[in-house]
Amino acid sequence: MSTSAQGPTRAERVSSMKSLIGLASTVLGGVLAVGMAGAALAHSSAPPKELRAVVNGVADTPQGSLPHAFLNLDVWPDSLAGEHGDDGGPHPDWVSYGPSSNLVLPAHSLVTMTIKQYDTGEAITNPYFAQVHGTVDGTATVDGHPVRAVDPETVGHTFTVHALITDQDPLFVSVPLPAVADESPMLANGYAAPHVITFSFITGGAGDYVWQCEFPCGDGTYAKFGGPMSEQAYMAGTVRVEAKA
Ligand SMILES: [Cu+2]
Repeated sequence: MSTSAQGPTRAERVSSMKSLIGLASTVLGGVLAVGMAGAALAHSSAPPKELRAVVNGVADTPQGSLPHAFLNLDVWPDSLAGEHGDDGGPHPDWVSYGPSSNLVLPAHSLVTMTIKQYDTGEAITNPYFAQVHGTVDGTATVDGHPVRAVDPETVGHTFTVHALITDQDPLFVSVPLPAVADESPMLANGYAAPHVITFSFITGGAGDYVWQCEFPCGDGTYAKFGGPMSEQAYMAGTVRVEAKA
């Protein structure tokens, strides 16, 4: 969908995003800025196909009755199962999210996400990201069990949405995705049985956000925040919250 009819062109948005990134680097520094810069740089190439949450009914929430939207994602130890094609595209061995990293959510809605996590893992660098943040009741479910955190020693990836410094409604959601055990048997699809993680959060008004895995699972550059960690369609992407047309 073209956004040009609705406001600034994509080039203008990329350029304003770049100045925001400059500000963010100065203020925040370090790892957070590297992650955000990765997502912003990925903006400059054609964005992956949109993956839109599907509204199905309404839900009772702490903010009253809201449309209830659903979105499913997978996380794989390679890039062979998602949007990069059967040959895995330019980096078949890179860890990846799919089926797309370009997410669209409805504004002022309860969003329930289900993530199937197929990858192994290890100890997370920052235990803050082994905790659940920003969900409706501060919990997520892992294989059906409610949790507020997972073992920081065995994390596969995280799904972490954050806002840049703008006047948009804030949105911060971070959910740890526990690692599949190293010795798990492979299923017919070539992957071990995944952990299934679900969580729900409430969106505010329309806005553009970024998401990022906060487990440094990339290549050796930038303390493992390089490679797949800094490219959209692997361990980073965008979240657009859309008002009803
Ligand atoms: Cu990751």
